[in-house]
Amino acid sequence: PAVEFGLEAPFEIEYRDAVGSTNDRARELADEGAADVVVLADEQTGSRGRLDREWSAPSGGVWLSPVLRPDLPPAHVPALTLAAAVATTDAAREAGVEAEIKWPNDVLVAADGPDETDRGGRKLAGILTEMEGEADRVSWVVVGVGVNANVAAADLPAGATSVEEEVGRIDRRAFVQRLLERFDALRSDPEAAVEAWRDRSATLGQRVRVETPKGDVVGEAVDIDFPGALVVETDDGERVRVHAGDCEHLRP
Ligand code: BT5
Repeated sequence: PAVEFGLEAPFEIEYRDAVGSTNDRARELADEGAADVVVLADEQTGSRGRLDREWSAPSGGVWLSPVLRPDLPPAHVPALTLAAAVATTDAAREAGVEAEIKWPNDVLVAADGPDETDRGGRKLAGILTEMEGEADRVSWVVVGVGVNANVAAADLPAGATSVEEEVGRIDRRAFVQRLLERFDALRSDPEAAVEAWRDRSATLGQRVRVETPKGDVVGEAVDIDFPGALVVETDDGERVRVHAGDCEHLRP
């Protein structure tokens, strides 16, 4: 059962010690008509990344999924994912971690060396947004945020890091409070979310390869466009807007 988490958050919190996936629980609540509720767990036993990839969520993390009912067309929902990435980055920075965002939604700790493993930085957090709705208006959106907070790197996959690993253990209540307050401020202002994302980007200015359903796009990441498309300038000077895909930072 959910217990009191003791937060002054701008959302109602349903806290659980362990859950399969906070996104799955949030979707259940969404189907029951909930809004502005955040499912928060210490541990997840069946959490998911994008494209049905596995997500490791051991005890000590910040695993949370807000249920939202925004007055938005589905095409604008990517801005909510960017808002969550910005909120996570700001909460991590406040905790002393030099976080930045890899398009579209990976929060990384800045790369700090020529080592291959530092290529693109170590992953601190990821976001999985799911939604349901009509063509012109969403019914609900769940923005699942997973942050490796008080977790040992040994309990995470290769290439991952945690707040604990970078700066030591933190007060997770304060971290969640900060993250949700920031997210709350940005969710009603998608344009501001895109601006804030631009300021925290690890991707802009980099040479990238983006794997998309229509094939790879290689070139320089030159901008992000509302509501979250990456603008890539390819080697023949063409500007391509990429809406979704996996992005790899390439060394020049
Ligand atoms: C993501 O997927 O980065 C989205 C992760 C979303 C997780 C949250 S936790 C709360 C909510 N409930 C859920 O069930 N999910 C959300 P993607 O970009 O596809 O990255 C997945 C890849 O990251 C995996 O294939 C691994 O390589 C790597 N990975 C898995 N667990 C990780 C972790 N804890 N930290 C860093 N990297 C991880």
